[in-house]
Amino acid sequence: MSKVLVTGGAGFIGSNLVDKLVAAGDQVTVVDDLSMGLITNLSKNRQVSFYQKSITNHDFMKKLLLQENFDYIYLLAAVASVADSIARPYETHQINQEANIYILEVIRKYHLRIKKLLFSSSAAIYGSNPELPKNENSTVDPLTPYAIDKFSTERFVIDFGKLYGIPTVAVRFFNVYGPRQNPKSPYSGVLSLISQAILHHSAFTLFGSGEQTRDFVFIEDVVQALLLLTKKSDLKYEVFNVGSGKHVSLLQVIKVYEKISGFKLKTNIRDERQGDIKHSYADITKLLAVGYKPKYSISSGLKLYWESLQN
Ligand code: UD2
Repeated sequence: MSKVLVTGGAGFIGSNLVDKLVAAGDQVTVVDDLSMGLITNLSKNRQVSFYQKSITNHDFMKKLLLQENFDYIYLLAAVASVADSIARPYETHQINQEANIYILEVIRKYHLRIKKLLFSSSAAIYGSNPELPKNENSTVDPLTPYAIDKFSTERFVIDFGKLYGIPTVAVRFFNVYGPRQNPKSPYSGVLSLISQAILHHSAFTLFGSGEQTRDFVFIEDVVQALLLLTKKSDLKYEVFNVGSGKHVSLLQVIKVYEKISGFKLKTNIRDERQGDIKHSYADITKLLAVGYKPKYSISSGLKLYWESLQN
């Protein structure tokens, strides 16, 4: 049994990770302010302790870290919207960067003996770099407060780890989708918005031609990658793309989803979103080399996602 902290653990990616940790017998602490997360994402279980707190609450975080002596820490709490970071650059910086550096600082200052700390970065850091697919050595071009915070925190986590002997890794998520992705914001993941539209027979707004491509990766594969990267003790101070290694256009994805659900999506077409990236897909050679075995195609993942929405 390990003691594990998951910040953002009531959210989409976090709560799916928590389920797997619990199944493995771990004792899990979740810190989440429920800004996007939902308490109902967490099963009532004696192995899970939940705190409705912001990671920006330094006193709380320090006490928790000193009291619990975690083996593993997953830093998943974030304002995950690029557009929100443009609207509230200073506030999102406090969450997406500063709060995470404070956690590292407590670990350093009090010599906490953690086995691994993982930080969740984003494909957003590649920005408008046209190179495809993106590998971990591709040029980064962070264009928004969100991308800047993700990139600089990623560097902080890796170099802080090296300097002070704290085993750290970082992941760059591509377009993660699946059960529990919250469609409540207009900036939520596109597949959660398409799901809502199909489910409620409402209209979906398509920005641009629909020919833009994304590397959609199913949540179960993402959780597999997170566990793999933290549990391998010799693996540290490295950053990994987490994607499917494939890319499809929005129009293709919609077609697949219509077939699976048996519904025709009503679509309103609008101008392309400002700052939208045309094509994005991950080179996952590095992740494959450490034993990652993605199990879901876009159609098998969407099928499970659709089934989860029926309940
Ligand atoms: C994703 C991440 C973002 C960042 C970025 C890195 C999500 C929710 N966002 O942004 O955090 O890491 O990748 O590159 O995973 N679209 C529509 N209609 C809608 C919503 C979206 O047409 O109602 C389009 C949108 O213009 C874009 C595509 O769908 O071309 C994907 O949009 P998204 O917001 O799901 O994800 P993305 O790739 O912009």
